[in-house]
Amino acid sequence: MDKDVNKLVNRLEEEFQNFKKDLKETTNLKELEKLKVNYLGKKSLITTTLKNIGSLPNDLKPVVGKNTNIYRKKIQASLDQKVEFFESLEFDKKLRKEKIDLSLPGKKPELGSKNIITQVIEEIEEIFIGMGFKIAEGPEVELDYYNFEALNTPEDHPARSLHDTFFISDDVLLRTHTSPMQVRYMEKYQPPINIIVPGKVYRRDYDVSHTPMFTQIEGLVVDKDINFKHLKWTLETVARKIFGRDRRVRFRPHYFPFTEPSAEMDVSCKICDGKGCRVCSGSGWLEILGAGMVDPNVYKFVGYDPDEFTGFAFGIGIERICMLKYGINDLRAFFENDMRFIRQF
Ligand code: 2NL
Repeated sequence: MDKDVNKLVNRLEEEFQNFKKDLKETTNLKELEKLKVNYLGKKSLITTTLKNIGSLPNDLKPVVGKNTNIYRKKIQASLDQKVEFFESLEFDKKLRKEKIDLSLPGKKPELGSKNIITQVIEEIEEIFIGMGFKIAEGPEVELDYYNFEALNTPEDHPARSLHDTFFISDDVLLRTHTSPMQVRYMEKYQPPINIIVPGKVYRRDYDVSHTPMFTQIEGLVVDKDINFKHLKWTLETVARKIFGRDRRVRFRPHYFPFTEPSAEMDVSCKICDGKGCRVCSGSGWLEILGAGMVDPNVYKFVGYDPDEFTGFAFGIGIERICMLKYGINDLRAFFENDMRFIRQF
């Protein structure tokens, strides 16, 4: 009987020595898991011995149980220790990988600025607000009626072809100017009116000096006894505020379907002070806007009495103003978001 117990203890000791040898050779948690199955799993010596205890004679049960459990605990404790060791090893590895070197120079986020077009719009808005104008804004998708018809530009009018319109359907389009909003405004309010309408407009044009989307500020003044002198003074004053007090302006006769008479306004070239240079193509002048006295036909569409009210309107192309103000010669620069360009403003 004692011999049997001795034999078992020797077997257990042998098993433990094998376990210790195997344990030494494990290099990670996965191998450790395999080891646990081999030495403590269902088919292991320890587990089968404990399982079969019931079939032993009664007086052997406690000794066998005690000895086997001693070895079970020894193996389990060694395994636990090694698990802890591997876990801390892996944690160290992870920490080393995630380490942040605080002495390294940081990455600076690229700071942009307001688009130069927006900056110029806001500057011009401030000038007009200072002169008593209100700002009105409206839809970019418009009805043909507001974009052309009510602006004295019927379907067969030759000026329509100049606009190269993006049509969405027969009577819906992308506005080619911000004037339609001024028509809407006149439908809704009675004179006196003095508004500016900034916004994006669209025309089917794409080359070095045209983009399919560009930006406009239009203005409208309607009241009793408004005449061309009001137009001239207003636009001269605004031009000098934008380009500088010493700039001269001139008006040239022009044609627009919605104004009569119509004019284009030039400012004297800043580079050559009117003597003529490359920037102004030798003329000494730079064209900056179109304007005119509102055609009486337009009033009929909005229900104003043309005998009671007169007014003037104007349209300013913002990209052009930007190019002249900052000496930019490529329109595409405004829309490409090149940081080297944006940082200059
Ligand atoms: C240009 C010319 C212009 C207008 C726009 C206008 C609006 C109404 C009635 C009459 Cl509601 N006219 N707008 C008038 C003259 C010129 O723009 O060259 N813009 C860049």
